[in-house]
Formats: sequence, C-alpha cells, structure tokens
Amino acid sequence: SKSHLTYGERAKQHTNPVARRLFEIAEAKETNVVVSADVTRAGELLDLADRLGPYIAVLKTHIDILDNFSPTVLEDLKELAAKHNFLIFEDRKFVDIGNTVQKQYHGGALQISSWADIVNCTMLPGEGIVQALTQTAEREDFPYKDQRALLILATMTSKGSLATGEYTKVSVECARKYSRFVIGFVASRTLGDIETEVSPLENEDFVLFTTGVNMASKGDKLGQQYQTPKSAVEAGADFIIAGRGIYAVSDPVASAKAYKEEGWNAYLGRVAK
Ligand code: 6AU
Repeated sequence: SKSHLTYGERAKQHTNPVARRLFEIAEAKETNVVVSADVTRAGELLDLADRLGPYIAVLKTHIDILDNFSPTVLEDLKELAAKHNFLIFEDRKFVDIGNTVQKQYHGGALQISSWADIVNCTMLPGEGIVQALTQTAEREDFPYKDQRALLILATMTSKGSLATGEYTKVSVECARKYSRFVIGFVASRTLGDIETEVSPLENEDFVLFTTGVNMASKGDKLGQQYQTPKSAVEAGADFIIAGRGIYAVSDPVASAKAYKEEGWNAYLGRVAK
C-alpha cells in the first residue's frame, strides 16, 4: 500500500488519469472528504453541491433517488463540479451480467457515463461485470476516454454483510486484472495484503474509499455501522464517505468543515509516520 505517501506524491506516480486527478484535488483543496448527498430533491442536491463544494474532493450521488429528476440536473451538477473542482461518483453499484451493465452504464435513461467520473460495482456476478464495464470504457468510440474509472465494492458496512472472504478476494483479483479501469475499492480496510491468483501489480496503488463514517453516531436502525473519520483514515482510508453526518444536520457546511479537518489531520498523521 502507498498509504504512507502524500496525495501529491501519489498523484505524480499514478498511471491512471482519474486517480491522478483525485489525488491532485485532495492535495490542492486539502480534503479527503466525499459527501454522500443522499437527498431526494434536485434543488437540494444542487444546493448542497454548491455549498459543500469547496470542502470536498468528491460528490457521491444516488441519482435514482431524486423524485424530481430531469436531465438538466446533470448539466448543473457538471457545472458545479467544474466550479468547485470536485469529481462526481455515482454510487450505482452495478450488479448484473456484463451485457446488462454495459447498457446501464453507457446510455440509458440516466446516461451515467456522460456525467459520473467514477462509478462502482459489486463482485457478485463475478469477473464478467468488471470485464464488461472495462470493455465499454475502452471502446474506440467511448467519448470519455481516460476520464472515467471504476471502484469495486469489496466489503460492506451493513450488519451481516456477505461481502467478505472469497467475495473480497475476487474483488482484489479483478482490480489487479483490470487495473486500467479499476482505480480502487469501497471498503473498510486495506486490501493489499490479500493474495490472489493474479499477482500484485508492480507499483500497485489502489485508492481506498471508506464509507460508514459519522462523527456523532454509531449506526442507524437499519443496520448501518459507523466509525469516525480519524479511525477510517488510520485504518487506511484515502477518502472518507459521509452522508447523514454531513447533510442531515442543522449546519451542513460547518459539518463538512469538521469532517474535512478531522480527515485531513488523520491523513497528515499517517504520512508523517
Ligand atoms: O453516511 P450515511 O450512512 O448517511 O451514507 C452512507 C452512504 C450511502 C450508502 O449507499 C453508501 O454510503 N455505502 C456504500 C457505498 C458508498 O458503496 C457501501 C457500503 O458498504 N455502505 C454504505 O453505506 O449512500
């Protein structure tokens, strides 16, 4: 793992352009916060993106939970991403056979590939899902070449999650095999120690996004389990994903700043070692 290096150093060394941008943004804005803006009104989503934009590296969306979705939202989101210099991560969790996910990712009602810099998938279907998404991103006529990347959901934060053991191992194996498109994982622990059939890459530097982050709560009534920004970063998280801890409090801007500060200080402590 390269987690002892600074974001700036990792930006210089990384071979994937999206990972490079991500690290450059973190370094420039001094933030490793990803806000999970799980609100259901388009206006509220855009308002959050504009107000929290200065303090975050990535805005994570669940675009299908908007109850007044229209394609103009996507244009507005892209504009805000450019204005505040953050990436957009659509948390779509693709989970189907290759042929289906290709159509869900590129085209379709939501045109995800046209606006989401980053998407994620689960490993439940096996290697084919990663193979299919990689193939789409590498097509001759794919318009966003080198501007898109995939994260594999390698573990889950919910109680009783089955994303463990062999599932997690195959996640790492596929990330190594398709590292041109896969830049890392959504997971709650570092995964570089996992041995797979595919050897670790020379200069391997997967980006670890950790969710289930909240400064004030230990969990919710539906099985979500939380840790703090500090513990997540100390455990290896490069980026911390926080939803309700930021958007569902009385002052989301103050909250975003607090997560930014705790996450950044934990990062500084980690790279100083
Ligand atoms: O901070 P919260 O609990 O309000 O929101 C957490 C966000 C939600 C979940 O859909 C997502 O993180 N998430 C994920 C992701 C990012 O893929 C994986 C997981 O294991 N747990 C989890 O909560 O938008």
